Amino acid sequence: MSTKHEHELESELSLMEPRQYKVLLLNDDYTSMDFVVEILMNIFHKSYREAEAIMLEIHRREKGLCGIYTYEIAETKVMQVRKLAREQGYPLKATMEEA
Ligand code: TYC
Repeated sequence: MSTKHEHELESELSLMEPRQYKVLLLNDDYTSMDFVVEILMNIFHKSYREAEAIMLEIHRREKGLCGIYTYEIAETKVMQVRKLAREQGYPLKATMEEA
């Protein structure tokens, strides 16, 4: 029985495993720190301590990773952030990119 080449195994795995997408939040000067912490807890299921650490990371470094998901879940989270931010009048932006 012949063994499979590594690249064949790799392409078979890529067929089995859905692509993963990072969801990132971007810094701005107007969104309140508390609102970003709430978003991280309610949409990304972070603890208060994690949410606060991620928010401060975004505040200092301009963007931060909130989670890694399959396409539809990532897209839904981006839309949820946009809707809640719009409702509260904040310019907070979420983006996604392939992980
Ligand atoms: N920079 C904002 C402030 O000083 C806080 C903030 C953090 C805004 C993270 C957006 O994604 C963000 N109020």
